[in-house]
Amino acid sequence: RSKMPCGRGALIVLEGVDRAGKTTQCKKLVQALIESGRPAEMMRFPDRTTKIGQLISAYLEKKSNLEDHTVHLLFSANRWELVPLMREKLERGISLVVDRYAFSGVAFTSAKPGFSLEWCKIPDVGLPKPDLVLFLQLHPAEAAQRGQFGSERYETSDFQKIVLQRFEHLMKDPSLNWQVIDAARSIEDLHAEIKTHSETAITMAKKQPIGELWK
Ligand code: ADP
Ligand code: 2DT
Repeated sequence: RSKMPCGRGALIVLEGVDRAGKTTQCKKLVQALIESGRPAEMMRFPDRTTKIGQLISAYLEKKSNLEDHTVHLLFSANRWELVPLMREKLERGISLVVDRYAFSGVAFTSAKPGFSLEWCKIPDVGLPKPDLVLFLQLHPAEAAQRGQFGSERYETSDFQKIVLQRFEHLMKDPSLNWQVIDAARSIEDLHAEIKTHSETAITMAKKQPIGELWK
């Protein structure tokens, strides 16, 4: 029996600034895909449930301090440790809807002084390449209306402004299928646009092998 009766699943990543609606949209997308007969599962990075994820979680909660290069490599290792599982699911025809991926990894670390975008990308080179990267674009002032910043590390408006600039740089890469979504609209409007892009990506992915990120 073939591993891929109807072709592989698609790797769909949602990125965007804090409170842009990534988690809300990931959940709605998975539900809608399943309801339309397309197998799908949600994942998120960092995945705080693994041993590496617990180190990252303590760092984000400011319960521990980690050297900046070290934590960057831990975020990358947290993706790599899940690659075998991701490949297995994709090959079984399950599409993966992922809340943050290597783009957050690069955008956040390269927002720190002394970190180049190029250095930050290297540990993630060769990860499964997303078939679609949805960037939920929201002005910082509008994000602020959706609630206060939390108390985790990186949750300050000055830092997030630099993060947004780094995302904008990453989005210029034509080797990736970036789609910028205006996240200031209603949850349902956003969902409809995201679902359309995702269905196209799922159809396209069936016919081609999983790519390698930034390679
Ligand atoms: P993220 O995962 O990007 O940080 P969330 O999905 O957790 O964002 O949403 C952040 C907050 O904004 C939540 O309170 C959520 O209910 C609300 N929200 C999400 N999408 C919208 C939207 N399109 N319009 C208004 N509020 C939204
Ligand atoms: P949330 O769990 O609220 O999404 O916050 N981050 C994330 C990094 O610095 N590097 C990474 O590789 C990833 C995936 C973004 C997680 C915080 O961790 C940041 C916000």
